Amino acid sequence: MPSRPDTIAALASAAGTAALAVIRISGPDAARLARELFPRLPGPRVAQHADYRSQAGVLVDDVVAVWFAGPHSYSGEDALELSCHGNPFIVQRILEDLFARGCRPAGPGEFTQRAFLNGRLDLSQAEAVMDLINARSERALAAANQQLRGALGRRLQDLTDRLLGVLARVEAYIDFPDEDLPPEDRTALQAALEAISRDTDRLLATRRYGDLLRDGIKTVIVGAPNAGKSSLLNRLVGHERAIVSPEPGTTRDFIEERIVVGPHCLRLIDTAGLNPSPGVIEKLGMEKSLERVAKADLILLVLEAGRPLPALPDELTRRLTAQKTIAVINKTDLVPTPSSLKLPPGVKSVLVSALTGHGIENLVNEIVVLADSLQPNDNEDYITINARHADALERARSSLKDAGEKLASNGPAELLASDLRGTLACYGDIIGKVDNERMLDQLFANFCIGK
Ligand SMILES: Nc1nc2c(ncn2[C@@H]2O[C@H](COP(=O)(O)OP(=O)(O)OP(=O)(O)O)[C@@H](O)[C@H]2O)c(=O)[nH]1
Ligand SMILES: [Mg+2]
Repeated sequence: MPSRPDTIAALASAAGTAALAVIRISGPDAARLARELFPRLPGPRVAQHADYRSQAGVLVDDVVAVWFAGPHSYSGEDALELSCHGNPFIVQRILEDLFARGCRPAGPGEFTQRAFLNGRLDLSQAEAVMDLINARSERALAAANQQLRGALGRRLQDLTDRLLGVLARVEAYIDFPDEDLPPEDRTALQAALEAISRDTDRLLATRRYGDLLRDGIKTVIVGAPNAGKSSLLNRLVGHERAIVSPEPGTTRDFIEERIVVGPHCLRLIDTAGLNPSPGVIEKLGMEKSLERVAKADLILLVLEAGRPLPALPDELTRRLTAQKTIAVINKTDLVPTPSSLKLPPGVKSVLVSALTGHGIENLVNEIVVLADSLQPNDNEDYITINARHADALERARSSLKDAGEKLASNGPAELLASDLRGTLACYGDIIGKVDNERMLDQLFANFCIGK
């Protein structure tokens, strides 16, 4: 028999002083605690203004209490939510009192883990809760909301159903080892498997975009010393984040700042200027700049208006493709109509002045166009997988490939069925038909306490 779970309690809102703080309690003792603390508490999901008194009868705060009867709660268990004044001392007093009354502190993500274990969410939805909490752009929010509402789960259910159809037909032959699959059946099954593989690949292709949504689009500002790279970063960030000076070689290390442009979140990275004949320290800075460029999703190449195209390292020039580069012609307050430069094919240029702000809106629009193009075309519902999903889908791909080969060579139906079952298990891992406790603990360890 499964053991009775503990009743857990934690602060669910951010630590620190605020107008309000929310304390969450979940587990089998929540009903008793609700009665003990607030004898006049109305029915479930009705807010009640009440005094919180400690076990010793001392008034701690006036709170708003809401009682949720399991399974109609976030965790699926009986639960109580208290909004108290947002004073860390009050929160500590209430939590200590709850622990004295038999609760224990919740671990990271434990409320969501219980929601998953009680069947309120599949695993991909549980992960989406963290994505939702961490979303810093409109797109990241849309993707997290879709996943929380089960979009990825539904795609996997569809793949699972189709694969079960194939498996059923293969299994029908296992009982007749002397009979081969008729060629017309084999062709139909092969086509079905190929379609499933293609759709698995399409899901896998959303991995990179998923990383961009979760981490921000790495946008590296590069160019010759003194071109105005740090001034541009400051202009885009909206405050004096990086040191700017008339002396070339001011920025030695890279500086990173997150900004939101349109629906996207960018990780904007300012780098050391690329000097064709650098000093020792400058050279180290330049190496770091090139390392950043190698990992960039977008590149803002800052050039000085009225100056010829500077000599740039081959390593950079190679990466200046039209898909990821914008040439930012800066200092147009000094040279308003600079002669055109011979840029790499297809690379767009935008005239700006980081000093006055002129042209920055245009630049932002161009950044949004390039950032939009990073999203896979057929991904209207913003499905984006994470590293864990990708690992399971890679394994699914590999056993689908084995199954396809066995089908093509008319291999034994048992072995074919076993590959198909292996694939089903990989799809199951994503939505959480998992019995691997360690994996679950690891996954929920990344959550915040109180969620
Ligand atoms: N007139 C004018 N001056 C600018 C503009 N942008 C930057 N500057 C000036 O150019 C100089 C260099 O600016 P920075 O932003 O430090 O240039 P950087 O590219 O970061 O330089 P390094 O870090 O040394 O490679 C400073 O004196 C800035 O005030 C601009 O749009 N117009
Ligand atoms: Mg600089």
